[in-house]
Amino acid sequence: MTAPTLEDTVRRESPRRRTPPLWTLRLPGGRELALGGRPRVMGIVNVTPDSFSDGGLWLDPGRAVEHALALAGEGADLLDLGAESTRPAGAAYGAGAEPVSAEEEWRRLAPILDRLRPATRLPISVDTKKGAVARRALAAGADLVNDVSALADPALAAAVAEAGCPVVLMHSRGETATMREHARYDDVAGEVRAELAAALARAEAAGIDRGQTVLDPGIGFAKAGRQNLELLARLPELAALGRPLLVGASRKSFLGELTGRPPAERLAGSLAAALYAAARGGAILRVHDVADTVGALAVWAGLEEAGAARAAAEPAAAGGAR
Ligand code: HH2
Repeated sequence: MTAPTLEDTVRRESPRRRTPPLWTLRLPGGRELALGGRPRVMGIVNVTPDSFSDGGLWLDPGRAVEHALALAGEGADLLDLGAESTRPAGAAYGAGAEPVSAEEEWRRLAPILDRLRPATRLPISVDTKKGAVARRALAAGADLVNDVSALADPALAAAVAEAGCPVVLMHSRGETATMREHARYDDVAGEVRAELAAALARAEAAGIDRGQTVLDPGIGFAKAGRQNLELLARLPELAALGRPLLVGASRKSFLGELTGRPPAERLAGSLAAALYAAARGGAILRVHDVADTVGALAVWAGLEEAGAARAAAEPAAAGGAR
């Protein structure tokens, strides 16, 4: 008998995955994205000169499309295109990212969407805070909007409501230049949860279907090192809001603080954080390193499956087996 490959392990239905998905997001064109079983991997494509870990690498549209398709080939479940860096000001990165006008953001995104949309069926998300950019991206074939400001721009809420598409509402406070000053919490998970609940209410008041929302604790956004760790540890408290969670820990500075590594050398830390989030209900993992994350999740799923099968076969032995 030949040993199962990693791919077999990914494909085989694990007990976790046999349960029906908890959420189904409706995408344009009658497509769907099921969430709540195997965690989905969102591949990051930063079309920026100044992103904290890969700024400038994919600014050329041809290279960006190539990179996006490579991430699709590595097993990404969805792609996130961003044309404005959110790099915070502070000790780790110096001055924060420069704000970008809607015109410049769209100038960066348009040629990529033009070429990428016909080239892949994967859901394409656009990482923007601006209603004008979201509207144009949705018209050009994007499937969902990833808003790190959780609807600060009412025009973005209106564009999403009109399109009926999914939206990611991420927790943050202040702007890139000031967010470090806002990293003050008595109870970080309790306050982030309350502020995400308020974002959900804002979305519903703007006519967005609650069933089309995804929530995100905003790792690294107005959070200091330990606050990020506590938020990850307390993800189930955020899941209690009843919506799927997106977690973006990839290469972020709290990993550098723990490992002493610069952004390009944070793969091990990123994988540890991704698996930790997956085990606590993270439904979408936003990552730079897709192939490695998919591989790590395959092993994790295999372990989960073996543990569940053992527990089902011999409940008494499962606890005491050595
Ligand atoms: N993190 C970044 C950007 N967008 N969106 C969501 N929903 N969640 C996140 O955690 C998140 C996000 C920052 O990472 P990156 O895109 O690599 O860097 P930059 O903003 O500098 O381009």
